[in-house]
Order: sequence, then C-alpha cells, then structure tokens
Amino acid sequence: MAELTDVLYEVEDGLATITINRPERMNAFRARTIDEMNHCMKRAWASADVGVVCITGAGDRAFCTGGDQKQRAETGDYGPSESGLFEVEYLHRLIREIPKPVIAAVNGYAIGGGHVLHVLCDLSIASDNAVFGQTGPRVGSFDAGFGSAYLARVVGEKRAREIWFLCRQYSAETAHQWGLVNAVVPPADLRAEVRRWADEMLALSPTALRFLKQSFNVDTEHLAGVGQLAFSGLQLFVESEEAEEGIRAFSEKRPPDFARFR
Ligand code: S0N
Repeated sequence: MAELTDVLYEVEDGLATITINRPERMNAFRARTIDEMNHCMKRAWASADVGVVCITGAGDRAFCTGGDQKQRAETGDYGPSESGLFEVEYLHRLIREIPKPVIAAVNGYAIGGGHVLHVLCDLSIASDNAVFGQTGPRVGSFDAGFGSAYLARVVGEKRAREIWFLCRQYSAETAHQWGLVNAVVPPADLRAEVRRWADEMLALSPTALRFLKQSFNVDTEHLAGVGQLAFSGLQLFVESEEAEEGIRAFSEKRPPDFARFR
C-alpha cells in the first residue's frame, strides 16, 4: 500500500498502534480505511518488533462510528477499495487471527461497525467519556455474525438483544459493569493505561499468548461461517428500500419511518 491516508500506524517498544484518522467523520470507516487497517494488521502480524496491537481513533470524540454513512448516501457503497471488495469481514478475521493480543483503546463513541471492532478485540480499555451502542436497525444494516452472536458471549443474551433491538447508547460505566470493557480511565490516562497493559503482556511468553488466543477463539470459530452468511444477506438487504430509508433518514437528520415494511 503506497500511502496511508485514513489510518496512522506507529510502533513503539513492542506496541503497534493503529489509529483511525477520520475525526471529521467521527472516525467512520470507508472501504479505503478498511484496506489500510488490514494492511497495518498484517504489518503488525509479520513484524517481530510487535507483540501487542492497539486500535484507537483520532481526536477526543470517537473511537469509530462504523460505516461512513455520508459516503453510503452519496455513492450507495463505501467507496473504492484496492480489490474492489469492501473487506470489513476480513478485518474482523485479522483482529481475531493475528496471534498477538489486540487492545481497543475506546476514546469516545464506539457505535455500529465501530462497536463491533472493539467487541472483537481481545481487550477493551475505555475512557470514561466513551459511549457504546449498535445502530444497524436504525440506519439499515446489521451484523448477524460476530457482532451479535459473539457479543452475546461477552455480555449475555438478554443484554446483547437489548443492545441490538433498542439501539440505545451506553456509558463506559455500564459497559464496564456488563463486562464489555476491561477498564475505564479518565481520557487523559487512556494511552498510558494501554501502555501499562501492553507492557505486562510484552513481558510474557509470546508463544503461550498465541496458543491462548487461538484456544479462546476455537470455541466461537463457527461464528465465522454465520458471519459469511450474514454478510451475504446484508449485501442484499442494503439494496432494499427498507435499508435505504435508514440511510436517507440519517443523512436528512430525521427518525426513520419503517412502518410500511412490517
Ligand atoms: C455517533 C453519534 C451517536 C454522535 O452523535 P452526535 O454527538 O449528536 O454527533 P453528530 O452531529 O451526529 O455527528 C457529528 C458529525 O459526524 C458525522 N458522523 C457521525 N457518524 C458518522 C458516520 N458513521 N458516517 C459519516 N458521518 C458520521 C455526522 O454526520 C456529523 O456530521 P455533520 O456535522 O456534517 O452533520 C451519531 O453521529 C451517530 O449515530 N452516527 C451514526 C452511527 C452509525 O449509524 N454508524 C453506522 C452503523 N452501521 C454500520 O457500521 C454498518 C456498516 C457495516 O459495518 C457493514 C459491514 C459489512 C458489510 C456491509 C456493511 C454495510 O453497512 O453495508
């Protein structure tokens, strides 16, 4: 990849940090953003200088607010990508499969597809102003793979269904009580806290951590197949009038009217 425009990548003392750098869109991702994140994940995977990866967002408002809804309203998709595919499902795979711990440093809104990213990370550390939630049923999308089924493993069935069926927003405190994040710190301490957690893991056996991560993953690996099925369904759904109502409503800053689709 010639140049990173949507993402920053830095490595310092064993910790690789991938920062989604689209603060003007609240770090929403377009296809190019995903390509760059995939590229950085593979760099971190291959690099012997990296033992822990951190994913975060630029600025102080958002970690990531999911798919770029403005792009979607303009072009009907998430814009051009290297392969022609929108490879967010591959990013999910990389977060799970990279044989090194991945920490989400949730520095603000983690919403929609951005929420799914933090859920998939091995650990989540949040600033106390972080906000969590899913919006798919409001804006015409869903993640019926890891984003829902694995979420239920993390917070339990009732809470996962609440998160998806009501599309509410939750504070960092609630996320912590629900086991959705590992720790909550003031925004100014977030980077240092991630550094501390990374240093503790960097002092441990990378091979043992690799086997442990893979063993944790085995139990939910079948959800990758569910995810494939769900993404196939999503591709059809996003072209429907019903999904278009969700996306139009977001760009027109009004509540969607789904009544005619019941
Ligand atoms: C984050 C929210 C709650 C913040 O609200 P607040 O504080 O009132 O700020 P706003 O005024 O709303 O936002 C400030 C500016 O930022 C823009 N913005 C925010 N989020 C996005 C976004 N996701 N895309 C583009 N722009 C965004 C606002 O528009 C505003 O700009 P201005 O000032 O110019 O008006 C609130 O902003 C919010 O709810 N945001 C939308 C969150 C959302 O619905 N995200 C998308 C959820 N869906 C997905 O992620 C699915 C996509 C996907 O993952 C997928 C995966 C695989 C295959 C297909 C798909 C697919 O969908 O097709």
